Amino acid sequence: MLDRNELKERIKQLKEEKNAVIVAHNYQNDEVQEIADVIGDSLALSRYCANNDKDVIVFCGVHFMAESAKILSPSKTVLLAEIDAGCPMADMITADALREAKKKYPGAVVVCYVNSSAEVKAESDICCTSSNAVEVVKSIPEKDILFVPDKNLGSYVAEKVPEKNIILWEGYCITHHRISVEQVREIKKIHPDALVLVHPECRKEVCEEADFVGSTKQIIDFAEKSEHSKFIIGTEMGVLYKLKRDNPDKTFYLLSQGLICPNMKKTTLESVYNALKEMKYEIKLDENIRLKAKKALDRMIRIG
Ligand code: CIZ
Ligand code: SF4
Repeated sequence: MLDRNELKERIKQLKEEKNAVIVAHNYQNDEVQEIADVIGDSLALSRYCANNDKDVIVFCGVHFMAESAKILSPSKTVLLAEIDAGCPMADMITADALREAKKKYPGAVVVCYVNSSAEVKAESDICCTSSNAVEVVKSIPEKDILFVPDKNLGSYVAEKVPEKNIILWEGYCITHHRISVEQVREIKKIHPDALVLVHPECRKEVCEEADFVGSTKQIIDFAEKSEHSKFIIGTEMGVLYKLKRDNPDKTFYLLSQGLICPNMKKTTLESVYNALKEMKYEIKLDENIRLKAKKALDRMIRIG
């Protein structure tokens, strides 16, 4: 068995041999973020993949993210380092179920959170991320919106864009939905001088208790620019890697020890090494689905 340093060295060699790039989501294990060429949210990573000249992308994240990279970079080999790393929220909707819902709400525009399969994106009119969901919904002329699959992000958007009629889907993130208002109040009592930053995948009542609600990137940017020095972080613990690395003078407390996404934590240095060595697990998409899903992603990207 190779030790951590040997593994890192082998990964570096294989990366050059295969002309590959390693991209890691903000929720990945620290050791994976450490060796990645870039760390970011799912859209930033997909765009990074599309804009560089490497042949192979090793995606350290969950399945839908590697699919998004493949949608935007069809000629590249996209590998998901751990094939069982899925997103339970993305699995809370299928293309069949969405087709049925579209029959029930024929006039509604389907806005689909990027945390969804390529098949679901292909059935949607436009995608959104947790950074741009409000802007995406505001850009739509129609009043009726079918927002899938995250009911918490959907409720957050509904409050910000009251002129729209937002129909919610019964989906949620098992990691963020678990946070309760009581937990927020408790930790605020322990650290009364810290600002509370939470992700919009948290329940509405939790978001209402927070000082700031935003995506991983928005939380990271907010903490970096803020004049405050103490923060309670209400999103997956992986973001602490970048927050602590880039802000050594600031203090970060995790809102709850339960803020761990088990799927994100499946990827380790061994997974990255095996992925590169054996060129697995390759993401393949039906071209018709890819093109339809790309249309929904492109419509979002045009909004900026
Ligand atoms: O889009 C992403 O990467 C996710 C899942 C969360 C976020 O807030 O960045
Ligand atoms: Fe899915 Fe939640 Fe994990 Fe993100 S944190 S990948 S939404 S289960």
